[in-house]
Amino acid sequence: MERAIESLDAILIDLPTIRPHKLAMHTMKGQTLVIVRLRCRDGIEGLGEATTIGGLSYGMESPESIKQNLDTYFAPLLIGQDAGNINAIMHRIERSVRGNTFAKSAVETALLDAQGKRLGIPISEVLGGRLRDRLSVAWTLASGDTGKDIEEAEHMLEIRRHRIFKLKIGAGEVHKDIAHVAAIKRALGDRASVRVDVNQAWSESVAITACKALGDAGIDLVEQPIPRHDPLALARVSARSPIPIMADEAIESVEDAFGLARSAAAPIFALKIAKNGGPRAVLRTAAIAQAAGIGLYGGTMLEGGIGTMASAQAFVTLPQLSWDTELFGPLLLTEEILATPLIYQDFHLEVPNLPGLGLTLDEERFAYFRRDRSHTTVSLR
Ligand code: MUC
Ligand code: MG
Repeated sequence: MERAIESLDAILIDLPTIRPHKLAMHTMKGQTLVIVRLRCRDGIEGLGEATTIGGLSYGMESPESIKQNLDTYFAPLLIGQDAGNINAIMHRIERSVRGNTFAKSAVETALLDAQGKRLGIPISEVLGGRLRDRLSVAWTLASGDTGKDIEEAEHMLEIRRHRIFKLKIGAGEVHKDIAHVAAIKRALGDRASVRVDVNQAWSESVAITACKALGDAGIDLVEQPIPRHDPLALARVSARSPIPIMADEAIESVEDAFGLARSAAAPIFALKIAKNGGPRAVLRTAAIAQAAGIGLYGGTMLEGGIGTMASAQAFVTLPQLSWDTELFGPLLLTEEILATPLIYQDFHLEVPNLPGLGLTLDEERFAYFRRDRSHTTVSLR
């Protein structure tokens, strides 16, 4: 069979970040990308990415466990199968693998990339077609220092890269976090939308009081203020908050999204391909949200260019994305493994109309940054 899958490789790539990125549960000093290379008998290669944040501190899969599971359990299910039948392959995986949505997302992306290349169309077209060619992108201010964050935001506004800012809070005392957020909003005024991500750090009672204070400070949105596991508690916070609440960690599958919609837990959902099992899977969560009148936001797990473009290719097919996106992952990294980096300009990420993901690896740099590298020279850009 021409389109049979010949091999699946999962490679860990360690890259530095431009500065420490401070989240409630973890401070990132680098990022590990898990890159999937799926090769088919017709000579086509599909690329995918299964990147998470902070080892096991954010999600239930670590980069190392994702690689191990791809090597041990996914590869034997894939080899010899028809890469052109994505429904059949994902169904086959679904029958044998519980959870592991990050690994599923990388495989689904690689299959879509291969299919797009084979047909000469972008992934957005494999998914039914796009409604736009670019996406507005938020930036996360997470240096841990109010003055530095304001400087960073001013710079982003000046170079016209971002005008939506997400502030990572929840690690410190609540009143200090609120003062930090209010100072940033005061400095930026109407020039920017300011939102916060608490990454599950508050209790329900703290969240109710804090959301009122954040509303008074002019904040537009509060992301995942309380732990992920209680949709009814999130619904109570949503009902009492003057500003909209967004579910992020609460969605670890399409089924989670359905449960949250049923409980009226939050008026906005963060869409992440890694949390749902791929670009097609995330569109199922989007459909649930749309049917329930829930607003959408294009989220990230701070992937590099491959995972970011895979997300973008899915998001451009959506009729509405009222809260825009945060697809800035590659901009947090100091190094690039793609031959041509993604294009960010005029507050947007461009989503090119090229076959598949439209991306090519820089093989020399890819070899240099892989954790198991065998040689150590590279020309720095
Ligand atoms: C998260 O919780 O949303 C997305 C942007 C960012 O800075 O962190 C991630 C994870
Ligand atoms: Mg979040």
